[in-house]
Amino acid sequence: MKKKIVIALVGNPNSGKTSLFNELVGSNQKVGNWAGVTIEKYEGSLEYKGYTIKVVDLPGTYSLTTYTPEELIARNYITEANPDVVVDVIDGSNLERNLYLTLQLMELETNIIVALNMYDEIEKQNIQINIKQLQQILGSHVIPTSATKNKGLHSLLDHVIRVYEADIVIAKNKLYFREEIEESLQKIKEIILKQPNIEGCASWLAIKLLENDEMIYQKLNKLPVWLRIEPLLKATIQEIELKYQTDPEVAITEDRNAFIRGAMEETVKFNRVIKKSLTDRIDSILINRILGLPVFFIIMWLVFQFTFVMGKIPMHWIASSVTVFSTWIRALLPSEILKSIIVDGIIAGVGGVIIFLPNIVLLFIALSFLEGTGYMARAAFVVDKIMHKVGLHGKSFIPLITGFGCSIPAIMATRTLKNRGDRVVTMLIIPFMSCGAKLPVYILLIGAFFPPEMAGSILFGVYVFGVVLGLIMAKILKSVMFKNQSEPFVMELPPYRMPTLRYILLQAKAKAYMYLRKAGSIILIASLIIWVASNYPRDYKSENLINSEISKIHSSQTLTEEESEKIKWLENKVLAQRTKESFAGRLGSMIEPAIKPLGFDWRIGMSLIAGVAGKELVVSTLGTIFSLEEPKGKPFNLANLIKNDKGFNRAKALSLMVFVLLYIPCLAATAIFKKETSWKMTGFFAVYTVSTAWLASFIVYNIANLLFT
Ligand code: BGO
Repeated sequence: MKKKIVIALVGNPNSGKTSLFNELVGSNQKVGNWAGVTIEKYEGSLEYKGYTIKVVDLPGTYSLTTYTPEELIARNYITEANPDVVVDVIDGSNLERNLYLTLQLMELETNIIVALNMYDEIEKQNIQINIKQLQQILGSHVIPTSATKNKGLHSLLDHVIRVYEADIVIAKNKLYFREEIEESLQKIKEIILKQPNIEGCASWLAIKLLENDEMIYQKLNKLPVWLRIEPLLKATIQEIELKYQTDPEVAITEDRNAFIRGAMEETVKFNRVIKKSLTDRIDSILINRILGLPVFFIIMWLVFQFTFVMGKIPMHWIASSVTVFSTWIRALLPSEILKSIIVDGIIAGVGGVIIFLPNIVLLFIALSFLEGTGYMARAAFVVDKIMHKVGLHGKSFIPLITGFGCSIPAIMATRTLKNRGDRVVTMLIIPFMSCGAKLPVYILLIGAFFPPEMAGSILFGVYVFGVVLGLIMAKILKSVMFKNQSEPFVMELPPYRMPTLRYILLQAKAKAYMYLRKAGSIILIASLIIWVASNYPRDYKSENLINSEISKIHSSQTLTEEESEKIKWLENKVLAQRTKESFAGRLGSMIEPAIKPLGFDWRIGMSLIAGVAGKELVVSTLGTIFSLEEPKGKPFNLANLIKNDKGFNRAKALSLMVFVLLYIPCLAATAIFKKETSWKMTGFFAVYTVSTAWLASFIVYNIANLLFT
């Protein structure tokens, strides 16, 4: 008995389907009508290498929606008759337009083979297509054919047999839609998969529901499970409308087109002049092989200039208000201890963090703007080549750039990476992409030790340092721990558009709210704990002795200059002794030997320990400790205190910035890392980030010492 294979030819009108069909089956064909419509149905068969291959020529269609009878016939045949292999015939000289249908076939997760037809035309027009790469991007075999010249047909049939026999498999690729759609698709898919009475590819059904497909809607809305699906659909429609001012159907189409644009850029070279759209013209600069990278760096540098320069004015207002407020509170409160808790503990801790709110908001405004315009996707495309050099690809860039905002969504965004090695390596280097919470530390230290005209560039430098080190680590990790091959991905290129002000402000508002909530909760509590830890236990006996000495000097009628100096010295002695003897002081002193080579004393050590809970705590802890050391009555300004402190200088400031940039991210991000990986990997994560931070700070500190002293 000969084995029988059923193949369906599907493709755009004029892609050469009929020609291919005729070449394959010759006269052995019959014409009928598709049930219920007057559209002709062509079927035929051929014998090849011991197989009987039945070929069904489906009507030409551009899409698998249900707007035309041709689309409906093609789609129903593929989903209901389940042919063994679907041959997608595409006009290679019109690749971009034809790929839209190919993507929809990929979504159906059937066995497809792409017949890259009109190959003679491709050669004639000198269009160069990297077939191997296209094959990997589409996750299906791509066979060049020329139907009218009877070329490539044997190869096509050979592949049909091999796919049928599951002799060769290419990892099926998937188009990833934007995050909100992917999340919704995943949830709907999970619900559908649990229903034994629903037939068909669950993820395709989910896509169709989001595309508002009338037929699929009719099929599912009668079932009880609809009660669970409907709220999900409504929520996604709302979310997409709010964020992108469009509906999921349009968003899905845009994402498919973005994928195709990316695939074209990566696989096709035209040697003829083609009419360029505005997007093409902008792209010719932004993703240009030579200009792309410098333009990317200039744009990023501008982002940091914007964050620093524009942020300075409101930051100054908030800082002055905090100072005025703390002076006022100090004068108002009766007891010394209450004054200290509120002013040195709460205001110094929480206020020290709140003053950086404008910078955080501005950074997010800039990043949301770039994302909304479609530039971020271009940036990913531009860095793709560099990423390949370190064993990753441009797809990792989006999680990495998200890391500039916050490591938590960044770690979660790595889910779009299919390959485990790529995913883990990307997660491991995310902490080096400096998150928003570290910004206050840099701004404080840069403001205190570097002139204003250098500030933006130093800030940019810190970020670049993190990125470069991240890439080096990726290369090392990839070649030591994950030697396997990366899988191909398409860098989607969505159309350029002007994001609405509403969208940008909504994003910024959400981030500002999150930051303030953190300041009002975890930072407030931590500031109080640090205040207690830096004040107790006290050596009351010795403090009383010094205090009585101060009172004695005060009792003389007029104070000489020498006596005033002595009082100041004695006051400082009490404060310094108190903090040093406190729990915080002792813990800081305990780790001091380990961090001394980096230029850090116990106060920095203490703030770095606190920073594990959240990086803003580095600043608030320094605020609390320095404020306690400061003789009472002076208005509080942390930048000035640090600047005038003997334990600080430029080299130490740089070393501290590098350490904060690289050492273990906050507890919440580490917990998410654990959730996505394992305890073992999380242990490695902690050790490797802290050791990298130590080593890098050590090197930076010593070089800076040579340069600045
Ligand atoms: C006309 N190479 C080239 N160069 N042309 C091809 C190939 C190929 O590999 N395959 C198909 N064609 P259909 P659908 C035509 O009819 O099979 C040509 O809709 C013409 N007709 O010859 O019909 C094919 O079934 C007058 O061209 O496609 C046909 O998918 C002048 O592509 C066209 C020039 O093929 C569409 C061409 C009166």
